[in-house]
Amino acid sequence: MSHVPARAPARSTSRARLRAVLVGAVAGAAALGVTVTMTPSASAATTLGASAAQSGRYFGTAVAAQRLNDSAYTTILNREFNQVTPENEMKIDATEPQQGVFRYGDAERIVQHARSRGMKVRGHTLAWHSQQPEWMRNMSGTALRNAMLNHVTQVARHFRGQVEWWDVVNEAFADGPSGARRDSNLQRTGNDWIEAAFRAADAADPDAQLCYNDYNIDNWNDAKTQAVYRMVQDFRSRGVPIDCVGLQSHFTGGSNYPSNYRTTLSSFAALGVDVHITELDIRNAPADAYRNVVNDCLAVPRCKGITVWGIRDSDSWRSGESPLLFDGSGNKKAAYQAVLAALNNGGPTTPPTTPPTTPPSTPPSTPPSSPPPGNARCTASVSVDSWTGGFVATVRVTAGSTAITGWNVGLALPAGTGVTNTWNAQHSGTSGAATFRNVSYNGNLGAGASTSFGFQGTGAPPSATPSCTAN
Ligand code: G2I
Repeated sequence: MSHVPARAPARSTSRARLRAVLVGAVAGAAALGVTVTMTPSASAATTLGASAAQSGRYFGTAVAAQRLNDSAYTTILNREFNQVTPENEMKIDATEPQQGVFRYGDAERIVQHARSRGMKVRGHTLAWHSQQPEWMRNMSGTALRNAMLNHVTQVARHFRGQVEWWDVVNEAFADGPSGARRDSNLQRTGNDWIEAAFRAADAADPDAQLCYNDYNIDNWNDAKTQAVYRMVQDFRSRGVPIDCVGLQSHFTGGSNYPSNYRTTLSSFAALGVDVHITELDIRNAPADAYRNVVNDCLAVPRCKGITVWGIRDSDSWRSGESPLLFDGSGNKKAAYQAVLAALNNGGPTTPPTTPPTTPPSTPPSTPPSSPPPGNARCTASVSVDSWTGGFVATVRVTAGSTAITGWNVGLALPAGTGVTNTWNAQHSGTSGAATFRNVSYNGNLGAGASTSFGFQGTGAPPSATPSCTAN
């Protein structure tokens, strides 16, 4: 893989900026010695979503499209939850059943149901070793890498603006003491497949929050947890666009709620990513364990919310273990009451343990010797993920000190390189040079603001600095 250093900061979306401001406020309070504590509200909220919202969090559930016809189900869904994850409908076999043929009907039904009621949507999942359609299961090497990146690109682009968080990559690490990657057809395309998927998702939907999601990464002492932690640390240090880690937290069967769960959440958070509890269910739904999970999330400012993996026990993938908050008749269980009370209590919100990183105090001593190529009212930088025979390039366009109303990026291409697929820009050009123009929604950039577009190509990746010309 050739890696041109990514832009810094890794992701400068509007949501990321808002988050930075909020974290800064909490850190500021810490510096002043102020303890930030949630006090129980005078009138406690009576639903899971409303009680989580008191601390700026969500409480969500997995939703299955076919159950939206069941009014007992939708009554609870609409009353209790303010976030939704399609349980199976956005998986690869559902969205691209034949190569190049995309089907979004069931996923869109859930997205529409959720968004029309103000619920946020988590997309699950763009790249995974499981639930692959047969055509993908039979692929390997460069063809599979390209197919995976195309899938990530098409699906993330399709749902652009509708999905708040994407599980970009799901379950890529092995269980047990090895700390190794899980063997899979995707892993065999090269160790960089995960970061390539994140870069493609970032280019396709620059505003979505991009998560790595896995199970059995709840116990801080587990080799698998440590291995995922090291990957996220590495991605952050190299500017791979990752915003969040999802802990599935299926405390059923072989793994139980670990007493160091809070340490795991806060340790990931200290890397500068948000944490989400994405698929919570607990065998026999003990109220204590559910309460502990909620309190642990509330204690970590970057824990943004909790999603349970189904509404009623009868909706669960493990219905025999009765692991959810509602029984098969839709009655609230003891675990529901424990969760609601914990959310209403708010829990202490402890400031982040690591200080915010400070920018370098001295400016670079020498000014750049030559002006950036183009007309200096905008600049462009490119980062590339390449493999033998192909690449995905992500280009960031940044306005200068005045606002611009359109941009043109020029990029020299090595001989024999072709552009096969472009997103968030219009491509034209001849061999040896490519030009990319803004599309309708990303030409206007305020002073200093940026946007990104991407393209996929065959042959060698570009290595020259792109030029930028503003309108
Ligand atoms: O296995 C539990 C979860 C672990 N983390 C990733 C999640 O995506 C996963 O969810 C489960 C769904 O809850 C099941 O509903 O993923 C399973 C498949 O990997 C889902 O099961 C599938 C069955 O295997 C299919 O036979 C069935 O057609 O559900 C499909 C739709 O009901």
